[in-house]
Amino acid sequence: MTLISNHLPTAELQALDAAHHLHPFTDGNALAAKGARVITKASGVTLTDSEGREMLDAMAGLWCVNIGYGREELAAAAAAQMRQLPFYNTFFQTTHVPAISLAKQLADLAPGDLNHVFFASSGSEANDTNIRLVRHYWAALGKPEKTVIISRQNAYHGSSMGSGSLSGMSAMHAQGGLPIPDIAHIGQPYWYGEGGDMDPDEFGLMRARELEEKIAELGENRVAAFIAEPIQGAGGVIIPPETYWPELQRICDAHEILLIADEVICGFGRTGNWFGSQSLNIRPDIITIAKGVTSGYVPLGASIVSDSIAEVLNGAGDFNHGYTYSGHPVGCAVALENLRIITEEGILDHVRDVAAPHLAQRWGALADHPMVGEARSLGMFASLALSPDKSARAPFGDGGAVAMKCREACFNNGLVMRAVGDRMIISPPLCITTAEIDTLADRALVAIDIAHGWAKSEGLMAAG
Ligand code: PXG
Repeated sequence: MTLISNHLPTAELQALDAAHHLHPFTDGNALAAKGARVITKASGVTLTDSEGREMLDAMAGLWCVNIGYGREELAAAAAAQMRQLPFYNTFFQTTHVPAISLAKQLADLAPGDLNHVFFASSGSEANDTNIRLVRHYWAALGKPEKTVIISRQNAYHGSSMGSGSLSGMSAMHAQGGLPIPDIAHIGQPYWYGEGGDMDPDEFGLMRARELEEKIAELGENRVAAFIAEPIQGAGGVIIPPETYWPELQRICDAHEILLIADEVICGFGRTGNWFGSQSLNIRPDIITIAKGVTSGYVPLGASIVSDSIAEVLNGAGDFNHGYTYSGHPVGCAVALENLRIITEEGILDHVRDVAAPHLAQRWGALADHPMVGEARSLGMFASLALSPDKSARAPFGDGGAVAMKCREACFNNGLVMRAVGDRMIISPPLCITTAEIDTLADRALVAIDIAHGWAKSEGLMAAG
């Protein structure tokens, strides 16, 4: 069976899309003028569009298709669960086997004593759960004034009112009345862009200590939690200096606040361990998961909390929170099958021993390009910074136009790579082979060359 054998011509699909479909984070008129790219099928690491063009998907969908596209086992798990029990809720003192099994499996995989799972359907929902949960937790302990959650500028934690408030993106806060009360932000550990003359380690310490300063400013009695991605994804794949997380951990330990690690992107193998917290030696009290837990095949998110948090919650009466699809049986069944595949196929070993070292070598070599200021990777995350004057780590200051040119050149050359400001970022499926990594790096270099040619012709490169 071909997936869509006789769809309408691309132009008609694009016109219908423009007429009826409002896209996330998109300028609707600009998209309508251009026509959306129509993806029709995918297999392994390769997407096919409505014109039959193939592209290597170096973004794993949206940081989520960890085991790659087209795995029949996940389709079969979903179909079998739909036949057995397509839906039942987990409210009103009820449960079902897929939710029980996945909660147990996640408790086994999660670091430390994070043994208790509150299900949602997305990362945004799970982070909204976290906001309510940590405030309820402190109230139950007789400290209702501990309500402030500290996050970071340029963090991404979702797009709902709560999770969008945790996100530290000014363009999001400019619309729709965000942030909600009692959310604070500190600086990000982005040495390349913001470190100036400091060395990276010194800068990492400085940015971590902003947490301690913010706690002092607000009063420890007011602060409920600190939330951070182990490695910022949507913010530009920002790999923090080595001093950063140990110092944050020290500060969280020294003060009475909870540490929430948002593992929505880092989780399920991207850093070479089940969780980014394990790769970066972080001891969170709560982790947020979504995306890779099902390899994106169906929506599922969750908050996983420690024994001591669960004990307080369970002893505090009703927690007045939940979603229709909390613990959706089909989502849980697909997640269980996905986790089985990651385990039995040794995907974490593949990342650690094969894919990540090869990516590091091929991606790192892009730093030799005259327009690339840095090119770094960790696990199956990588980013590079485009610069008109790499010795000065100078930004283009063009609103990301060169990076958008590069992104366009990638699409035209069979590669999906994302642009964030001056940065080009990737997070390919974890199952990617070394030959596919070679193709990825070759195509990325072609695109950087094309963008470089354009930047020169526009007079955007520094003289000399
Ligand atoms: N936390 C993190 C760390 C994320 O990356 C969310 C929470 C929210 O998850 P949901 O499932 O509600 O989308 C995310 C999502 C991008 C991009 O442009 C990144 C995400 C979502 C959409 C776009 O890189 N990350």
